[in-house]
Amino acid sequence: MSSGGHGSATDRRLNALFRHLSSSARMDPQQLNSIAASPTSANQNDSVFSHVVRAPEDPILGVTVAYNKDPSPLKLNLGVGAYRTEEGKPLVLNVVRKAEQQLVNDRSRVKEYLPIVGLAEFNKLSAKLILGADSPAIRENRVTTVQCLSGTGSLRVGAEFLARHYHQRTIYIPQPTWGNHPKVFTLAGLSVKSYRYYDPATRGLNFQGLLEDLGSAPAGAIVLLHACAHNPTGVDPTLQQWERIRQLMRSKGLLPFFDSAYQGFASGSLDSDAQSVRMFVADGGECFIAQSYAKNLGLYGERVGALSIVCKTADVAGRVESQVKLVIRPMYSNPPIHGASIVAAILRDRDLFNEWTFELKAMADRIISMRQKLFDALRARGTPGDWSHIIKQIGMFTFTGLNPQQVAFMTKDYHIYMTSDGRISMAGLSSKTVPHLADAIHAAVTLVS
Ligand code: PGU
Repeated sequence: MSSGGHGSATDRRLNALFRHLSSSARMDPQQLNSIAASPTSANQNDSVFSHVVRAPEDPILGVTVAYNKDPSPLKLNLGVGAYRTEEGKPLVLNVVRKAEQQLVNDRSRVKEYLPIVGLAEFNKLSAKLILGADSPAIRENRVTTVQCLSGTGSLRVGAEFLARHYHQRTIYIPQPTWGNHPKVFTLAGLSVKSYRYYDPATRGLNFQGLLEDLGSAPAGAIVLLHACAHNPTGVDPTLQQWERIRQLMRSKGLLPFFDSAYQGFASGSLDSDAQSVRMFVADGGECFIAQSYAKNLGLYGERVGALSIVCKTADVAGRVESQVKLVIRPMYSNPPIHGASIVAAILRDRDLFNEWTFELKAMADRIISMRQKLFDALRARGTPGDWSHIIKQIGMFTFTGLNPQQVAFMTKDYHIYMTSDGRISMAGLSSKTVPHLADAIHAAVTLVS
């Protein structure tokens, strides 16, 4: 604004506008328009935001942005981890449609605010789903569960609570991990370090490196663990390895923070995929668990998830919950009602629950069949390299080993979109598109180094 005192034309116009806004005096609309559209009102260079630089697109969600801009009929989006049918279409589970119909038909349902911690029944059933129906921790009332905005929101709320109330502010995350993890934890106020996880040479777990790094972490440090179907590598510890990790972590007082975004997607069984978490809860120790229903119920955009904090006693759990509420209230006040109501309707009803497990298994099986098809297609082409990791890896993704140059080549010449670390979402593939992908990989590894 001009600093030339009260006399300038700009000041007179702004003063008139200010007087109008701050008094009940009536100004005719024409007069108001001429003030607002004044040529001396800020031009582009005067913006108080003119210093703002354009941020890069998100490394995962930005892949979809680029994909959407590509007019090629051949284009294939293997970036985001979102399930597609054999026809390449997003899937709304039948069981979700049924639950939604029930909700719509129930005229007694209202749209009132939920409590800060969300829908009580949803919270109870979510804890049961991840910890097991017979979990002693639930029976002893020492688990607090709060509904959050999907997996990301659950991680963020848990991390903010830890930054405020836990004595150790360092969290160890696997190398590599989901790209959003470091940002979520840093912004919550934790300091992020990594532990060795993946060995590119064997395309498997670097178990020795993992044990060494966690072994030298400071006592009490927080450790992020992917409950199953590790993203992006598709490499999970065996049950024996989990047991070693548990012993080491408990002996050093490290605090486990499980990210469970793929329960049911690794093996097709909800219980098998929860074994790592249940092992840590069975020993009576404390832990955090962030659950997402984005993938296993296909509720991506509904943003349904839960944060469970397993404590030593019911008394501590109650006090912890009271503080988690203070994290949530100024952040988004309380969570949305629709998605959580869908989940509660499915989890509470035996028939709907059973139907869900069938649909979930069908999704997991389709992904596994895509692994075999892609592996066979590369073998048939004689593509150089050992591609057996495609069938060994678990969950939604294959960590191909393709480098960023090869990925860029595949995008440019074959219109195949994937993250630059070489991760492909197997759920985005279909029998029809496997040959195109295999051709692209073959060309990339033979032409681009
Ligand atoms: N944790 C892990 C390990 C994930 O892979 C994801 C989603 C989340 C948490 C968060 O999921 P919510 O949608 O908040 O429940 N990762 C997918 C989806 C795209 C994204 O990056 O958010 C992915 O493609 O990696």
